[in-house]
Amino acid sequence: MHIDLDAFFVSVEQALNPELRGKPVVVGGRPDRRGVVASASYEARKFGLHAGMPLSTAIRLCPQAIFIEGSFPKYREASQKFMAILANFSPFLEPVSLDEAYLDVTGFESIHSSIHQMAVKIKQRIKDELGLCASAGIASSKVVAKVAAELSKPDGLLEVASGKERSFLAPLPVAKLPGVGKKTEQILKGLGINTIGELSVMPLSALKSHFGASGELLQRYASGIDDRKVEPPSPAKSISRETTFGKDTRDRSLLKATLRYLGERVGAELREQGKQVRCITLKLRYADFTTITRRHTLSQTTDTDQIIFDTGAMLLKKALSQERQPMRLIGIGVSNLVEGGRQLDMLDASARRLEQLNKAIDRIRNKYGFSAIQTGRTLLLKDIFPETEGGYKLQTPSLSR
Ligand code: TTP
Ligand code: MG
Repeated sequence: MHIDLDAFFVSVEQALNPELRGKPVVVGGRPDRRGVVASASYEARKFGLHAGMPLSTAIRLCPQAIFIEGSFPKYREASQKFMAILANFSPFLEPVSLDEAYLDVTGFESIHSSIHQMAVKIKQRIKDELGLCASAGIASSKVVAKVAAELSKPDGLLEVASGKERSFLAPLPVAKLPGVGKKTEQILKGLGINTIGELSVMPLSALKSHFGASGELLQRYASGIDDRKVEPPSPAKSISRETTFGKDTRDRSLLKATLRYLGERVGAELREQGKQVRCITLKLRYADFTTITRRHTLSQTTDTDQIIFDTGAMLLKKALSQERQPMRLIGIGVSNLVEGGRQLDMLDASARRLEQLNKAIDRIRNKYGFSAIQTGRTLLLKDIFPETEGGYKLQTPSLSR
């Protein structure tokens, strides 16, 4: 079963604010600023709006649309609750993105009378508990289940019977097949291939000459053949945060404040995952785009903000002594994650105090938002980055985490 929430970011906003329901709504930012649509409500899609469209085009096509900046913490919370509901139905769960997952439901008929019935119950719980609509596809393979869910949107449920995979896919345009992006679609069109059915019977040699090894995979998918299993997520191997500065800088206090803030974001994530690390890496990009990384390995594992920052600051100091160019980007990451849960009484008193301090800060931030409590060094960032309840809005490619 593949499940994907409908117009996810927008629907979270609509669930929280009834005034937005039934209206064309866009999450992505203010239309007078640069940026693109992240999510458009189905009412807005009637006007041709879709994810990735420049906001300036969106407002031209649909001037009455309501534009919302959006905030990542809300969506993350909804996503966590969504995944928890799914996990309640089957432990064989593979989250794919914030609002999308595969569930292996093989054999679950005995519990829910049918898989179709199981999907109805899952959708109902998501609606009752989160106020969100989900669409579900049921099939014998991941690729067919995903296409079915997509096709059933919004608020859909579509089951493709075993043996009908090929005939289900055949009439659909090639762009509906996972793995076929804009470029592949153009090439296929040039070859006179418009439907998935046509793709499935194209000579393999021709496909391979255009797409290499992935040509064969494409044809297998087009025929409804997909051996991929539903895989539980592998634990993260590293955590990192970075940001580009609005203006290149060599201001040491700004560099250190930003490093401190990014280190706190990394530390918070690390503690949320219950992990510790020994390897800390600093990343710098200079004005001329030269990018360097510097790594330090600690003698003991840690998950405290102070040690992450001290190590990063030490690496930064060394790097600054070697290079005089202004800085364009700074980032910090940790790797070699190991399970946490050290005995507190094995630590010396100062390390124990740091751990307890972090625990207290995490509790406050989880309750009142990341900005509720700030360390002295990061206060000067107030003048540099816009601030939200969830923290500073950094210049990262995705919504700020
Ligand atoms: P999608 O599931 O692709 O889109 P959606 O949930 O908004 O709409 P649909 O009903 O078609 O599933 O992506 C989930 C969220 O990811 C989406 O709400 C916003 C975010 N996102 C972006 O930020 N940028 C993008 O380009 C896309 C495609 C999604
Ligand atoms: Mg979605």
